[in-house]
Amino acid sequence: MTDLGELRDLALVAAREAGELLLHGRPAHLTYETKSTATDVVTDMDRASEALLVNRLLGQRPDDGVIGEEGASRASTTGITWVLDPIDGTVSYLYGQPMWAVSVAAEDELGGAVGVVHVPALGETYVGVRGAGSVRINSQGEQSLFRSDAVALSMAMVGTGFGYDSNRRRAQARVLLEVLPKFRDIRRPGAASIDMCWVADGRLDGYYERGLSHWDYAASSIICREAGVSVLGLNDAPPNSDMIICAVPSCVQELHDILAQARANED
Ligand code: LIP
Repeated sequence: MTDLGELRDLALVAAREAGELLLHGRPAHLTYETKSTATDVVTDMDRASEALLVNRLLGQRPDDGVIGEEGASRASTTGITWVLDPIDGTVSYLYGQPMWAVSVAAEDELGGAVGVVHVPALGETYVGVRGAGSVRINSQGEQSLFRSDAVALSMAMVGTGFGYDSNRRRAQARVLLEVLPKFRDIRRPGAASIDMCWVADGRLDGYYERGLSHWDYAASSIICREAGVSVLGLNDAPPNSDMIICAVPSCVQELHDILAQARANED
């Protein structure tokens, strides 16, 4: 049986090294290419970060599998697969904003085992280990995370994000029109992994987004669940590219139902 503490330590080291590279190794002129649309970009630093993560993780555990946003792909013979987003929030990174993260998850036959979301520009790191809880580490030290507070949806601060495709964005704006009056307010910080960690640590009460990939939420899902935050998809589905919802237990069902209704109205 794999020692989850060992995976945690390795993920933490790798994510911090990638964060150092991204924060201090960023060239004056960042070069990038476009992906799915003209606004969906991959920078040279996304690729450099992914290469560093893969080398670090497989250097230590050569038989593990890897799935990375920028193309890293390798089958596992150990039962452990690393799911990597080398820069979650690439557009924020491109603009020199602080809301981007390195996201590293280890998954096994039971699903998410270890998640690390490192936010270099804020000097904060979130870590979750299945069965062992979640923490936020920053200059104040290490803080355990657990959401047991009861928040009504009408008083909830809810995060969301928007995709890169203009038709998708139009549909997301229509949903926003319906849901916005039902919350305290909405935030769009810019990186799904950070939004979700912020639900775990109380800076948001809920979050939803359509159109994400597994690497966007693999690590933060573990951190959320270990912090008592529900993570789900629509209508009993697990979180997926169609929809991910995460929220404190007191308002997750209502948030789900509003989003399910908004989706039904789209059809
Ligand atoms: C981003 C997400 C963000 C979403 C963007 C994009 P990327 O990930 O974190 O929440 O709104 O469309 O998917 O592309 O920077 O890794």
